[in-house]
Amino acid sequence: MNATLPRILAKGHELDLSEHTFGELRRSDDVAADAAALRQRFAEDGYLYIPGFFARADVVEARQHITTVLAQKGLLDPACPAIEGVKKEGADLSFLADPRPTVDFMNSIARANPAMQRLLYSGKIIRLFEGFFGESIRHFDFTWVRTMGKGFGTDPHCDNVYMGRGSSRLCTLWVPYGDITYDIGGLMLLEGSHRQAERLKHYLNRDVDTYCENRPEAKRIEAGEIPWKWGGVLSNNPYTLRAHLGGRWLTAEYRMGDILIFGMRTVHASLDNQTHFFRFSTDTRYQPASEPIDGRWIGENPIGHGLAAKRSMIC
Ligand SMILES: O=C(O)CCC(=O)C(=O)O
Ligand SMILES: [Fe+2]
Repeated sequence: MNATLPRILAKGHELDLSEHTFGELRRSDDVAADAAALRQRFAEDGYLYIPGFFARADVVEARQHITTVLAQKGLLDPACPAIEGVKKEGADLSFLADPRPTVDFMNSIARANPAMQRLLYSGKIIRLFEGFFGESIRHFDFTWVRTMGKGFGTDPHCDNVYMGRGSSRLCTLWVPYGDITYDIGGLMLLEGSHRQAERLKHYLNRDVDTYCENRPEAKRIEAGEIPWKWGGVLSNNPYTLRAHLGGRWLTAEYRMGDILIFGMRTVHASLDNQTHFFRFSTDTRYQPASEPIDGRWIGENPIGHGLAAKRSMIC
């Protein structure tokens, strides 16, 4: 099967598509209605991939809002219908390279988008997580909306280093707002990486908002000049990372309605976007209500990775 795939790139590196290094995510739609089976599958795989979980029309409605915002910002090709999400030639996305404005932009798209709020924070998905955790649940108030133009995908990382100050059972929900072929570039997970916590413990114990007060960069962080010295990336080369840790990179050609759930210690990244279409997705977080929650991502205007999130230590 892998012989028929196109060139797949991540961070500019062509992935090895042979069967022992690359594959498709295992589907869990067969067990989606059975909480015990979902828990078992999650423990085995470190993720749950449930195609067709949401009604496609509901996802399209949320997409419509994203494309309207991008069109208003002049980022879409005016010759194509906005809903197609075609990036305007030469559109300046440099504001998305700086983590602070990007973070504000992401959440603002979600807050003004009732269809997205309904999809992510009510109804079916809440019931799924209640069943999965076996108790009432809580979600972060912050929504990460990704608007990825042509270029590199997200570096390999685990989410724990960005949101690890609360429950260790926290889960990420990744939702595509478009049909994402491999060349548009969706999320990929490293198979078996949730079982590598011992090997990755030095990485997993870090927190991007903790800094060394006795190092030269401290003053710049405290003055808000730079957001951090270390941005949480595990490796900037998905090809060599896989060779080092083993397992296959697993992904899919996602369709609107699909969902992917994974834990804080599962290594993931995204494929490069080789097209002129934007790739839209959200990532949101859910946990048992009874457990502590990471205060950076809660409230009307979460502090995120801002100054109020910083913690100093002597290194
Ligand atoms: O969509 C992406 O490129 C990255 C998403 C991600 O890191 C996440 O869902 O935790
Ligand atoms: Fe992530």
